[in-house]
Amino acid sequence: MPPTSPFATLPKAELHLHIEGTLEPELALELAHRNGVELPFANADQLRAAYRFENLQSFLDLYYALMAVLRTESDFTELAEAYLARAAAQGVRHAEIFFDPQAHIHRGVDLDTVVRGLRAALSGARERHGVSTRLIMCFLRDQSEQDALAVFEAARPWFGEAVIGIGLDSGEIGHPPAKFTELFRRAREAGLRRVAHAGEEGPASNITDALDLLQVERVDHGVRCLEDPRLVERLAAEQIPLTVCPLSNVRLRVVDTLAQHPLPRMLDAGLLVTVNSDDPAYFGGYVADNFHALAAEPALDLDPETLRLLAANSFKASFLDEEARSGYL
Ligand code: ES4
Ligand code: ZN
Repeated sequence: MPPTSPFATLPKAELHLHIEGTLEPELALELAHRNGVELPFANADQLRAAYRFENLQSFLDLYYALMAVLRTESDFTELAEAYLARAAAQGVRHAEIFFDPQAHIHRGVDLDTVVRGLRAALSGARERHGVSTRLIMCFLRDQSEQDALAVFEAARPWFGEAVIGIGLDSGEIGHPPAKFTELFRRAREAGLRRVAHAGEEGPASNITDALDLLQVERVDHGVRCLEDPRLVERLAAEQIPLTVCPLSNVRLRVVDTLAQHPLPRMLDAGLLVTVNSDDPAYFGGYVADNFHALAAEPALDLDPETLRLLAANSFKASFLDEEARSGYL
């Protein structure tokens, strides 16, 4: 995206952003050095060259491996601070940020280190960057529900104030929503907001099941909903937001090319679509870069008004209360 791009200043909310996916190669190498973690990459260019993915799993393998450099509270603060500065420069006014507690706990970094570190950056984000923030704790669907429940219980002290919701991410194939009904029941009971990745690599039925079995309020990705016309009707009628991530879909080969991205068809079907960056350090762009790429692809035929609508949708689809939301629109 050129620095003069109109999308850099278009106000938007980012609703699908994994904070671990904002780890840029330069920061990864710096943290590796500081923490004495050995990485099989000598420099940032070598690391960037590894960012060629066959599918979701080949990305996740690198994503989890690189997390090894995140060890201390201040590592997480630096990571989030770097994201917030970039987000502000991309026109982000509000960010509902995912993090993966299990991916850290499983390698010996405790939950409080992660949340305290992230919070240190987020607490001043409004003043320093003009970005309001929330945290959404994601659970790894390729791990057991029992493991998720133990982490959920350990996180209770953070609920409400720091952590406003839960999500479901990681490898979708073979790990359907039905595996996590108890987790989402407890989240509902605790008054937490609920989202889940569904219909990214997995079938449209995962979207239906996330709605029916997990009672999610928003669907992450959801691009495969178009394979089920009845589901599309329901998503449109109920105006369930979908957090679409175009550059992610191209890099992870969910779609062959950006020109073939289903976003215009989703809009035509009356769906509440938003544009997001997912793991921007890995997928070649932050959220304004995603807007810019969409606008620059003639085959998608998105006019300026539609791009403004997509940005307005992001506030509508957020978990901000009515009053806060109207302040952004
Ligand atoms: C993810 Cl793109 C994507 N899909 C599923 N899980 C994820 N975790 C981080 N990025
Ligand atoms: Zn994601």
